[in-house]
Amino acid sequence: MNKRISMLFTIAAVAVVGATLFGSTYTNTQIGGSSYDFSKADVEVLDKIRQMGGLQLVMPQAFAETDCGVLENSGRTVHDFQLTGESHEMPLLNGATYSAMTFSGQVPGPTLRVTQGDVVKMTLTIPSDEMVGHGNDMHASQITAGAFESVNPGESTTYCYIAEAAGIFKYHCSGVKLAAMDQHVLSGMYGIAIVDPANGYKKLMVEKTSGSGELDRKFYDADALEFQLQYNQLYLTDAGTYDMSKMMVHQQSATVVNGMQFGYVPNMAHNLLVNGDPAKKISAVLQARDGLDLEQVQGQLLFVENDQHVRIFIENQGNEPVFFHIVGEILDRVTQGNRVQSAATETWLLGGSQGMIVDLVFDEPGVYAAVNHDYAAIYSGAVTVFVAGDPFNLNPIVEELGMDAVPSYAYVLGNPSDAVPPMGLNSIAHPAVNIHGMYTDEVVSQLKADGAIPLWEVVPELAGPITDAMKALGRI
Ligand SMILES: [Cu+2]
Repeated sequence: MNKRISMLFTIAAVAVVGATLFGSTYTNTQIGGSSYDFSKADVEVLDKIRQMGGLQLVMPQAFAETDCGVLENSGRTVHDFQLTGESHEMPLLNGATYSAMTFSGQVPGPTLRVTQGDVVKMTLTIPSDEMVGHGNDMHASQITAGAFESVNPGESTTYCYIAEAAGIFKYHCSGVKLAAMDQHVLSGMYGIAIVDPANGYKKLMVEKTSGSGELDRKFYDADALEFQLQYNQLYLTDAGTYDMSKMMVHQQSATVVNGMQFGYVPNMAHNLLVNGDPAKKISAVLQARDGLDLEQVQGQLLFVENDQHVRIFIENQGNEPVFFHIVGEILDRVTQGNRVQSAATETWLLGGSQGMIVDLVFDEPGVYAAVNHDYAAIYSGAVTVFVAGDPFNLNPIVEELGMDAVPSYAYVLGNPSDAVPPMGLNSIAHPAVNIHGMYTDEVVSQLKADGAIPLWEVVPELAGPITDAMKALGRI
């Protein structure tokens, strides 16, 4: 097929598809003849598209109903997802701050969780004292890009859509009519929507070998203890403002997981529990967020039980690839959309704006580090420590304190709030949740009111009894 004929074929195919899509709304006259000679008639084609109102304005009407009034009365479950666009100074690892842009005072923004087929009613409000406008492009939607137009300070906008595809989907600020979108996203305006499959998640199958070497299959119920991890970068000037020139050459100032460098590493509370002394560090290298005075941005760990189905929702929000790997573990199942991509794999690659669901079971008690297996990312912040079971033999201390032995330390310390997604179709409730995240003080107050534990207040009260219990056991 020569080039000219190929071009004619393409235009004709577009016209046929267009006729199918627009059939109910547009006449054949509007979609034109069956083929165009592109070399001569390109101006005519563009004119026709213009007469149709432009592809961007016309096509989405053919794909999905997006009228809020209709969708709200469609009998589907409707989720009212309200966000505000706010700029705040947020803390960096070195004690300085940076100019963050946030959805609702937190980085990442609140996680939306719905079931496939539900209606999302998204409202974005920009306070009148905010310096610039913001938008929200939700990848879980299939609606006109025009809906993601920026909202001016003092104004609010709403759009509705049906979450038709299951999976994990990014949402992000679209800047001011696309201008500075990179700055807004890389300064913190991103989050995820989790769309649970209409029929729920599948059981997890893990292959095991018997003592004689024969293959066996072990099945875990679909219900799982769930976490969320979102990877991104910061590109900053020395003054803590966005540095586009660094972004253009991919030289990140920091790699962040859920908005924080080294956010999930031990701190002095863990030193106390494990070593009997808040000053005796568990890890000299990793312990960068050590100090109760850091409050919601102190280091916290993720606690799981052994032989428990764990599901992790992972999104690459950033500008660099993520080579997701858990040191000491194998990813038992990798799902993208609602399709299994791999099983029993060591590492899975996520490009920018890609997500996945990792299902796994931690078989042995121990400490496991989830990393972006890119050394620049590891050493600039992408280390997340999971602790499975009771590797430090703390249960005797727990019992000495008058409590029952625990299958994971989450029962004592809780899991960090920013790593815990909202409950979904097959979620196991976390035993407790502690307050951890790149949050404004207003968000912290709300979490406290909702029952999350401020560890920086609780740990000092427990320090004396824990020390006494360790002494009684002869540990210190
Ligand atoms: Cu923005």
